[in-house]
Amino acid sequence: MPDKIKKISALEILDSQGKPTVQATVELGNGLTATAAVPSGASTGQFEACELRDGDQARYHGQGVLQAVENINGLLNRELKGLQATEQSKIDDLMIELDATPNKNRLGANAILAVSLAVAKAGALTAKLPLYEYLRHLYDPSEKKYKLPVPLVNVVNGGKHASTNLDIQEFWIVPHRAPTFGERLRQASEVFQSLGSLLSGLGLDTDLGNEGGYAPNFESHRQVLDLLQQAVESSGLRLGEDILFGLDAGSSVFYNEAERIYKLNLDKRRLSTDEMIEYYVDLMEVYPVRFLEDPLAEEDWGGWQRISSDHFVRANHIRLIGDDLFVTNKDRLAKGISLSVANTVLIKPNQIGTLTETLETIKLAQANNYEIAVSHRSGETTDTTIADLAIAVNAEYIKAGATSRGERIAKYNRLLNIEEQLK
Ligand code: 2PG
Ligand code: MG
Repeated sequence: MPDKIKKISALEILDSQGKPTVQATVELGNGLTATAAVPSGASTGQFEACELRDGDQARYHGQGVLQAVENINGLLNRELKGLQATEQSKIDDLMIELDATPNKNRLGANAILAVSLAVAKAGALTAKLPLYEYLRHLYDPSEKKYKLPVPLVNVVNGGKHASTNLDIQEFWIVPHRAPTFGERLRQASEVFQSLGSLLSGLGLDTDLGNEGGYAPNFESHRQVLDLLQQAVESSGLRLGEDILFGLDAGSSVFYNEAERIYKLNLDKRRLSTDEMIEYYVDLMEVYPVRFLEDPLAEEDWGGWQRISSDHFVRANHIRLIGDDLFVTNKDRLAKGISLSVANTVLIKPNQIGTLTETLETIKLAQANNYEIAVSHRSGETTDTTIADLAIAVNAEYIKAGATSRGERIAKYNRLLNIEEQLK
């Protein structure tokens, strides 16, 4: 058959932080080729699948990925050659079997995911379908309607994503109301530009953090929200109506497990879980913060249960998003479902390592009425697969950073193109 896999090869390339990452290329018997590159996180959850790094201090300070590349060029090329590119789950299952570890420690989730995504792209070429439509076929061919996601636009970068004094990792503006993706993106971009002018008017730094947001030092976390409020208003948009706010606290980073304390250095606060929840309540009373990602740490299940109570969620109209909490892992999500924790799942394919497992996690989430936010990583490439994935599964949200930096814009521009195609 001409669409059989003829060769799989890999290359060590760089991500947006200048760190090595894995790119894989699948070549088919019919001459078609498809390439995919994987991203990499800075604030990684402790339960994520293994990102294989060489540890050879003589290259890239130990961050090289030549072993992962070799795993593709050698074992995976040998074992997958001759299979049909459209046999996605068979190929993913085989890679899981070849790896034979719970966390993909042997071959590396970076190696496995690069191949998994390149195979999907090759499958789409074979089927002569746009990637989002092909992924829809893999996911749920009975669903015919498409919807464009609302972007959770990270305009101020803190935590591990920038050299600022912000403990909270991400401050989002959410243009949830505009009828088209193009309009949502325009609103976000206008607020982002207004924010830049405001910051420079105050003499604050407007250099960009890892995800394209501004990242100066601030007086407090509240100051950021005050400035966001001004930026929304000076863009002629209505706060709380056109634009909502959201935070990815990335709280596992500032949680001290031994003391069970959340440490907000900027605000000079040391908070218990319940006090941390109160901290969010105080913010939500003043600002339209309607999205909280990882408000509590990845193993603070008791706290997550309290913040996820029906009463709390309804009173605050809040989407609670699990990232480090679930790590796109079906088993962690199943635990969350059984404990009635969170109501939205962040989806990052490289947290789990294959497309098939990613789709399974999304299916479990949707079957249990969780909403879906498909997400980039802080270290990205110009690969735009997550945009197609969001469309394929009718994700409610996409997280792809600020409206700046090429690797972020690539995802937004892909969504603009898909929206145009779907007209
Ligand atoms: C997050 C992500 C992406 P990182 O915490 O949600 O914004 O960051 O890729 O560094 O884990
Ligand atoms: Mg996060």
